[in-house]
Amino acid sequence: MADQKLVLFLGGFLAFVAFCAPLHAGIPGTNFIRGDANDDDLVNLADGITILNYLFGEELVSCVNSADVTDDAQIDITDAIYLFSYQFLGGGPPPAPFPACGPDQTDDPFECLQSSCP
Ligand SMILES: [Ca+2]
Ligand SMILES: [Ca+2]
Repeated sequence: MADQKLVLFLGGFLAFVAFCAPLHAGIPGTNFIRGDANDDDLVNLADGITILNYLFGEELVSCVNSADVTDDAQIDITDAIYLFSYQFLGGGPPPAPFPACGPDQTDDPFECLQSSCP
């Protein structure tokens, strides 16, 4: 009897993990705009601030891919600096998908759970 309960528990646990895994990995092919960290369809000063707030644990980002402005599979201060440089100092634009919505062109561990892009 105890073995059956254990098997049922483990079966339920594995089903739960299988259900949650795709959520954790994000939705494959979710479109987003690189740099639009606050997901308002615009890339501006507020996005750099959102990235900094995310780095300091002050704000969540629904599509972490969008905060990886440099597309190097890391979210760090370089992403905010890159975005500020593009906006105010004539630096190069973020890699695709930018400035329009699109899927991620590179393989990375980031999630894009929600995006305003179609
Ligand atoms: Ca934005
Ligand atoms: Ca980056």
